[in-house]
Amino acid sequence: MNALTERVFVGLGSNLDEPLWQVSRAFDELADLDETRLLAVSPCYRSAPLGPPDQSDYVNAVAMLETELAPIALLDALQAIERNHGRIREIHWGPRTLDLDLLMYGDRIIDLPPRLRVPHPEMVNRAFVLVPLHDLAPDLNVPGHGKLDALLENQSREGLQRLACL
Ligand code: ROI
Repeated sequence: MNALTERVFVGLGSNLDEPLWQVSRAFDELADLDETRLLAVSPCYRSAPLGPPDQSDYVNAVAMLETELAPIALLDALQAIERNHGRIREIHWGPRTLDLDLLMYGDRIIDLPPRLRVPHPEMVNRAFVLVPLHDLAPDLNVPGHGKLDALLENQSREGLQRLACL
C-alpha cells in the first residue's frame, strides 16, 4: 500500500439465507479485493428491521479497509460482491441477502448522483451502523456530521443485540 490509500468503512447487512454466513463470507470477499486491505471487522449485531416489519431481523456489521481504489471503482467492487450473494433488485426497504454500503471514504464528502453519496446519507440515523462503527473507531469524525460519540447519543440501542460473527 502506498501513500495514496484511504481508510474506508463499509456497512454490511443481511436478513436472508443464513445472514451470519452471508456476512462472514462477505468479510472474506472484502479481504480479497484488489488494491485493498481489510484492516478490521466489528462484532456482528442482530437488529430489528428498519422498514416494513414483516421481515426477519438483520445481521449488521462494519468493516474497516484501506484501499487505493477510487470511490466508484470500490463501489463497483462492492456491488459485484452483492451480486455474488444472489442479490437482485428487490422491494424498496425489503429483505436482502447482502447489502454493502460505502459509509465513509477517508474524510471526503462525495456527491455523485445517482450512484454514490459519502458519507452514506442514512448512516447517522441508524444505530445498526453507528454502534459497530464505534466499536472499530470510537474517535471517528463523520464529515459534515461531527463526532461519532455525539451522533450515538441520539440513538436508541433498542432492537440491537451483539452476536459472535462466524
Ligand atoms: N434494517 C436493519 N435492521 N438493518 C439493515 O441493514 C437494513 N437495511 C435496509 C433496510 C431495509 C432499510 N432495513 C434494515 O436496507
